[in-house]
Amino acid sequence: MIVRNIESLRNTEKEVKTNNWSSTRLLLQEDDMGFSFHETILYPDTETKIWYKNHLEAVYCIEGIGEIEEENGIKHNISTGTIYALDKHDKHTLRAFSKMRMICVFNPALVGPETHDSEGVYPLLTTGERND
Ligand code: 9YT
Repeated sequence: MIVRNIESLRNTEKEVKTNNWSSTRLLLQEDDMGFSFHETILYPDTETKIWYKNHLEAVYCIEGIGEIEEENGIKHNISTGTIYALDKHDKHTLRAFSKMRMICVFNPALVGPETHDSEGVYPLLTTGERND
């Protein structure tokens, strides 16, 4: 059994910070669960273009308001209780209108240090690799 508290992961290599968001990775590939599990904080008044072409991601909002825009221009409001699932590796733009707290699950699991490339993509890393 794995039991850990997010506070023990803050300011470690398991907390990845960018200009628009920070992501604390509570479960990673090394935990052998078949997925990774993160808490992502989106900073207010940010816009992030994302394309997880190598991963499936589900995102559950537990705080804040924002929107997700599909590649075809369709927009969906996001507020506490909203889940979205990128089941088609959908390219999207995420806008945070306030601080947002999101629970994110990735399949395949992230290794740990992944951060977006210029297209908003995470590479498929193996243990020990980095892309920053
Ligand atoms: C919602 C979203 O995809 N934000 C980018 C960070 C990502 N969720 C992560 O690595 O936790």
